[in-house]
Amino acid sequence: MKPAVKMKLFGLRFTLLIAGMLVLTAAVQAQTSSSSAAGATSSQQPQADQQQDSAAAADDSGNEAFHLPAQGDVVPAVSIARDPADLPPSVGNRPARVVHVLLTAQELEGVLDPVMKTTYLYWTFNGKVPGPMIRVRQGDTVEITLKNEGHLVSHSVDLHAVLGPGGGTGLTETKQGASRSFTFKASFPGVFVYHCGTNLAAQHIANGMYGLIVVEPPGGLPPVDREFYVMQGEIYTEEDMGSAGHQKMSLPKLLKETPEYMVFNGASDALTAEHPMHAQVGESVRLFFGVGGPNLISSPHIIGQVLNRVYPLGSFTSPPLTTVQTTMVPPGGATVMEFTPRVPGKYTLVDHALVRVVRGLAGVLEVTGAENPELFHAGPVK
Ligand SMILES: [Cu+2]
Repeated sequence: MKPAVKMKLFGLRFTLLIAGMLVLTAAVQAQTSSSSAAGATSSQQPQADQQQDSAAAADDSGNEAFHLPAQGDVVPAVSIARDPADLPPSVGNRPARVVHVLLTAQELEGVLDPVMKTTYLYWTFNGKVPGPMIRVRQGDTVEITLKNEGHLVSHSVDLHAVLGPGGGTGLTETKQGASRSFTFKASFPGVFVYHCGTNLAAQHIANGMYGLIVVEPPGGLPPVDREFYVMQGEIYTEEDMGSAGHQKMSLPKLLKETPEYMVFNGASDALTAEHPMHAQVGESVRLFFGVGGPNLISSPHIIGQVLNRVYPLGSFTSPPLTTVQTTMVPPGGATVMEFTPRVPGKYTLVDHALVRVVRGLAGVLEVTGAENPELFHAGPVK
């Protein structure tokens, strides 16, 4: 699955014709020129979990791929890949209440492809991609605080569950080192994307600033045995996919919607090598799936499964579809896929635009338990 293939680059000739592009250019320059400063800062003021991830991602061979080439500083890249099993439990059956949520914008040199020793300057919520799942109940009053721990640009958050201008972007637009809050009522149940809304939002999203907010109906979602949290994203690098070392963001490729990498939970191999999913035969599984994007529609499919229930577009107020093979999720959209594996083995989550597997879109669900020859066995009929 590792990219032996070198993709042909599009021509890089591009002229900036609109005023908005100036903002984007400045932001990219800031991202590029300050990458070592951000990396140094992350090593001086690490979060506890980042420190642990950094040690795990350190390159034993001393390969310079993990060094930022700009100044030759040795800056270990951290893992930004969120474990898909890292999500809060269902709200259950509780009354509506006030919920406080802290999101910290962090700019981190992260591992993009651990095999090729590729790194990228991610912009994140709370140091991981996707950002933390926010899980509330319909009717909750939600106070969102955005703390900008970055050193490059302003950040903000637009939550699609919000009824109000910008989804909160204007009220949370926060400069480096500052913190701002706003409050909204979670009026409708569903699975909603949140993302940084700061200009140019597509760039902030491509760099990793997206997550899901799940608003459960009164009484909570029906209990299941396992839940997972996966989001799809695109990464636009100047060099071809498969290149080693620190990769700079490519403006022209972002604008042409031609990513080099496509990833589940932030990085190549995030859900195949670093954080595969696990379940037992007969367990009910619920997969919250969102697309940060910023540009491309996903057709999620689990090879070897039929989905018992799919909640199209993340709606909890419409009845779910049943016995589905593949569904579709637009950028800035989400779904819930529920199924029960009946046969042990390895199942692969893909976007069924299958060439994207080559660009990094694959996740593994390992199912253990008793064989089920009535449903699946080798050879002729027994
Ligand atoms: Cu941002």
